[in-house]
Amino acid sequence: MAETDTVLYEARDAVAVLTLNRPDKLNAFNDDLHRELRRALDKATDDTAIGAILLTGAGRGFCAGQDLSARDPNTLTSAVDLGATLEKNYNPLVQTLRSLDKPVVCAVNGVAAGAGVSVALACDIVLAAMSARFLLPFCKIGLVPDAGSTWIIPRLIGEARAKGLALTGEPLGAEEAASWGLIWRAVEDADLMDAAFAMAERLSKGPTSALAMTKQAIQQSSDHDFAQQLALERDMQRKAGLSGDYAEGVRAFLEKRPADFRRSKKDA
Ligand code: LHQ
Repeated sequence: MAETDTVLYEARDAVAVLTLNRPDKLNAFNDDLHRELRRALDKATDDTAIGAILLTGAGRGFCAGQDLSARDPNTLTSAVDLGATLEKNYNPLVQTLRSLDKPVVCAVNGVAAGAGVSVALACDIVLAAMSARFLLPFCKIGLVPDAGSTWIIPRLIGEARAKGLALTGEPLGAEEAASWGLIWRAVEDADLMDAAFAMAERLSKGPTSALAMTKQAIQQSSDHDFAQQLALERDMQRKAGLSGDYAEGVRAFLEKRPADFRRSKKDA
């Protein structure tokens, strides 16, 4: 395992496992963590042997959002521009996760709070341990939800539930999060990493380009009318239909065997 300080990077088969690694702070973000996560995501993106990314946290938490210990008003000599922090770090991070052309699985191993929720929900498939909770505690510190959470959360669970979470800061358990449609699935704590890795491994063996277009099509749908979405699907399908993965998929179906998309990539 190649170890950096605040993010661990491990290539396991075709899956890059990225672990936020500030467990004493429940993996709260500081500048180092942002920088190393950016670097790790770039590395996984550039490595053609990697087909999927799995993001998780070390210790008992997934991510407690922004590290507030460096923001103590008693010791700060001048106000910090939080908009600039978002612009520099969080906004590019969630944009990267959503635009990445490899699937990103998130294993929420414990509490996700504040921007930690945004980071988890910017991933494509989110699994959470039964004991994990999601909270938007911004209202407790006089801030507004950020890093895309006011965009994505109402789209996933509707305005009533989004407002309930954001205006109260109350924790939402993993099972309820799954039943509300905030995440894909809640699994037993002991099974989380195996289940998340199995999901990432499965996706890593999939038709990468088709999966990337599928993710984009679904993400763009809420900004499109029906006709625009039909046009987008047509264009994407045109491209997919010319791919080696499609040829392999159809061949495998006709030969009554599982498709081997790694083979079609080698042939490409
Ligand atoms: C922490 C943190 C933390 C430092 C736990 N920082 N140490 C973006 C852009 C710019 C600026 C502002 O914000 C944003 C977005 C944001 O994310 S703002 C929201 C920031 N996050 C929070 O407000 C969450 C603060 N944390 C909590 O409310 C609790 O820690 C939760 C509910 C997450 C977990 O509670 P517990 O399970 O009871 O754990 P704990 O509170 O005992 O925390 C364990 C340790 O982690 C503790 O340190 P200690 O030395 O006492 O053991 C905490 O101080 C530390 N920690 N979150 N965000």
